[in-house]
Formats: sequence, C-alpha cells, structure tokens
Amino acid sequence: MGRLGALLLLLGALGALADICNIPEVDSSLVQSLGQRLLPWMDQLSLEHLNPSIYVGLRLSSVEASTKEAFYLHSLNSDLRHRITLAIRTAQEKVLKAQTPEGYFGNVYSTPLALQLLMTSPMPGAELGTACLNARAALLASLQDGAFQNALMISQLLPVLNHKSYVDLISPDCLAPRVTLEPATVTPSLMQVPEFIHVMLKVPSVWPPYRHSISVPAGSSLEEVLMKAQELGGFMYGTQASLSGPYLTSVMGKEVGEREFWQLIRAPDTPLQQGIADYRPKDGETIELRLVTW
Ligand code: B12
Repeated sequence: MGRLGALLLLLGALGALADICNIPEVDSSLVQSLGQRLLPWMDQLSLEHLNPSIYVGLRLSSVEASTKEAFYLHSLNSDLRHRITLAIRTAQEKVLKAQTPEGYFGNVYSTPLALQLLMTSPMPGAELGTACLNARAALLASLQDGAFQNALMISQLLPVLNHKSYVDLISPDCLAPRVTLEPATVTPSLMQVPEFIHVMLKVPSVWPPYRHSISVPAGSSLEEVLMKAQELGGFMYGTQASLSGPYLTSVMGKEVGEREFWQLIRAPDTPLQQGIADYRPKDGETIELRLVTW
C-alpha cells in the first residue's frame, strides 16, 4: 500500500470514530402546529411585544407566516434602528462629556475607540466636528511622542487614522488598494556603553515592606525593572498573558483575590496609563505596586 492508501485508511478510521449530532425528521404536522402558535404573537407589534427570536425561529424552519412575516420584519427593523440610535446617542454624549482639555476622550488609550464610536453617526446640536479634530490633534502628538507601542492600542488606532471604524467591517471595501508593509530597518547603534538609571521600587502592602533602588539600562521597561529586582533577590512577581500584554497578577507571592488588582503607581500617587511591558520609567522615579480593590 502506497502513502496515499495509508493516509486514506487513516482518515477512514478517524471518520468511523467521529460521531455527529443528528436530529431525525419530525412529523411535519407537529412542526406546523408549533409554528401556528406563533401566528397570534406576530400580530402584536407594540414595542414591548416585538421579539426578534420569533422572526428568526420561523425563518430557520420549514413553515412560513406569509405576508405577516415581511410586516413583522419591517416592525422589528424600525424598532431596532430606534433602539440602536438611542443607545449610540447616549454613548456618544457620555464620550463627549469625557473630553479632557488636551482633547482626549478619557485618556490617550481610550481615545481611538471613542473616536470610532463618534465617527459612526452624526450628532445634531453637538460640537462633534471640533471635538474630533481636537482629539485627532492630541492623538497625533502622543503618537509622535512614542505613546503607541502596545499592539492592542495600535490596532485600535490604525482604523481611525484611515477614517474607518469597526462598523466598516459589515461591508469592507476589499478592493481598496493597500500598501504592503516592510519591516522597519533598524540602524545598529555604535557600540556604546549603556547608560544606567535608578528606579526605586516599593511594595508597602506586604510585610516586611519592600523598598529597593534598582539599576537598569536607560530605556528599560518596568517589566525589566521587576525582572532585575527578582534576579537580585528579595522580590518576586508573576504575570498572566492578556490581549493587552502581560498583566501583573502576583507580587511577593501575594496573588490577587476577587476584584483586587496590583495597581501600578508613579510616586506619589499617579496611576500609570500603561502596563509593565510598555511603561519605561525615568531615572530617579519611584514606582509603587499597590494592592487595591476595583
Ligand atoms: C476592565 C479593565 C481593567 C480591570 C481588569 C479587571 C478584570 N479582571 O476585569 C482593572 C481595573 C483591574 C484594570 C487594571 C489595569 N488597567 Co485596565 N482596563 C480595563 C478595560 C476597561 C477593559 C479590559 C477588558 O475587559 N478587555 C476585554 C477582554 C476580553 O480582553 P482581555 O485581554 O481578556 O482583558 C483582560 C486584560 O485587559 C486585563 N487588563 C486590564 N487592564 C489591563 C492593563 C494592562 C496594561 C494589561 C497588560 C492587562 C490589563 O484584564 C482583562 C480581564 O482579565 C480596558 C479598556 C479597554 N477598552 O480595553 C482597560 C485598560 C486595558 N487598562 C489599562 C491600564 C493602564 C490598566 C493598569 C495598568 C492601571 C494601573 N495603573 O495599574 C492596570 C493593570 C495593572 C496590572 N496589574 O498589570 C489601559 C491600558 C493602556 C495600554 N497602554 O495598554 C486600558 C486600555 C484603559 C485605558 N484607556 O487607560 N483594568
């Protein structure tokens, strides 16, 4: 037997092992009488009675409610655009209220998604255009400052800079020309002795409280500071992978409990806007890891 024969035999054997969920045919009069029970419901077209599941259930069956069906769909659609418009308007108003004097909606990292929402529909009577222009200017300034290093954050910003939002996924323009990306070229720096910085790392909420000055090459991330502290001894930490990067879950063996998290603070009391992998402390900074509830 050749290789092909062996492969077919193997696939056949696997197929024989596989089982499927098969519902044998049900008496059609039973299906019809079940469908008939929905008919009176399809006459109830008030907002509180309209139910998308009724329409979907019928459409995915072998029975139909003739003209009632089209009318029901029409009523559902008008109710749903109304509800969605209301929900979008409420969310848009909240986002606009959260604009900071610099132009961000919330902070720099919530602004891309906020802009995607604001782009989806016009708002009568609101200064939407100016608000979006201010947010765009603030984002571009942050982008130039190197604030966008996190893959998730970049992925939320890219559509905005291309005048797109997730709503465009409904009918993507697959034929629109796109530029092929090439990896960025990094010019190797001349052999330089790395400059070292000192970061004070403190964890007051454990006993005995931890407080040490950690020396790392300039440009290191907070995660590299934590690694160095662990390497030096007397400090321990643990992380969990997430879509935003490594999430700090334990410090000095203390795992977070229900609704608790290890907050990253720049002393005296500024919560960081980036995670341990992205935040790069400056020389002389004090970083506190604080166990808090949310
Ligand atoms: C809910 C939330 C939290 C909750 C998470 C609790 C929970 N178990 O649900 C709490 C309040 C604990 C939290 C903490 C922090 N958060 Co938060 N958080 C969010 C939020 C609103 C939603 C995340 C989510 O549910 N995603 C959806 C699920 C499906 O994806 P996921 O990957 O499984 O989600 C997990 C991770 O996102 C993780 N997580 C939450 N926040 C952060 C932050 C970082 C840096 C990392 C790596 C992981 C992480 O918790 C989620 C649930 O397990 C986002 C905003 C957003 N739009 O994404 C901000 C957001 C991700 N958080 C942010 C920040 C900065 C933090 C903190 C670093 C704040 C601080 N100074 O301590 C800490 C994390 C510290 C640490 N221990 O590593 C920023 C990240 C910005 C960036 N540049 O990456 C965001 C985007 C908010 C913002 N606009 O500033 N956060």
